[in-house]
Amino acid sequence: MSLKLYFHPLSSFCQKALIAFYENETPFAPHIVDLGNETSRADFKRIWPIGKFPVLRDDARDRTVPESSIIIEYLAQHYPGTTRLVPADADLARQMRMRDRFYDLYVNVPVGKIVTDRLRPAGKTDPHGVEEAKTLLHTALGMVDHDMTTKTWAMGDAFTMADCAAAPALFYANMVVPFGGTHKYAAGYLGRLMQRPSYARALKEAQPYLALVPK
Ligand SMILES: N[C@@H](CCC(=O)N[C@@H](CS)C(=O)NCC(=O)O)C(=O)O
Repeated sequence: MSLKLYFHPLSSFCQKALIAFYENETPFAPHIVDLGNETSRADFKRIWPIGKFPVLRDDARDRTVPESSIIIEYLAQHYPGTTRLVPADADLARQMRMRDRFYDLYVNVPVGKIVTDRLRPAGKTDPHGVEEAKTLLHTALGMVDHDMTTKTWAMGDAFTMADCAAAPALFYANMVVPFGGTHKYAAGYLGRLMQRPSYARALKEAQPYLALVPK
């Protein structure tokens, strides 16, 4: 098997990549990185010194591919399947990438800021940064709610990389700031994402670790 994925099942950006693998049943060797373990972290940083996962290693092409979106683009290019995660049409692909960036930068990143602040040592927290993250997340969720009024998936009828980005971002956003009562279209979209077999599988694999998410 030429593909090896360095990841952790709890990580939102790793779940994003896993959805892409599971959508097309692309075979890969899973390698769970335990960032709490010095050896595991040091080994991983030798592969990608930035130390953030997911990272894909493709021995057949001798390529190391970091960044969730780039991994999905790589799979779409070299290991395509029945779910076309990147639209063939260039205009649609650009619109899809915009939504992918939106979910990463304006939903996933602020949720990460809110959650990781809870893990900081006493006296090292960043209340102002957390407030800014909550404001950004609130704005983004309002935009998602409006955008999803009439659509099934982020690009309409076709499931794409933007939905891979949206699923874990919205799942964790809903854990941090439950939005079922305030954003019904965003909540309906999250419900569809959680029922999608690819994300349902990633979520099931994350289940044993979910208690580690700080409240
Ligand atoms: N832009 C990156 C973000 C990856 C990222 O932030 N991953 C987090 C987990 S969700 C991580 O590795 N955190 C560990 C750390 O920062 O030490 C991507 O899309 O893959």
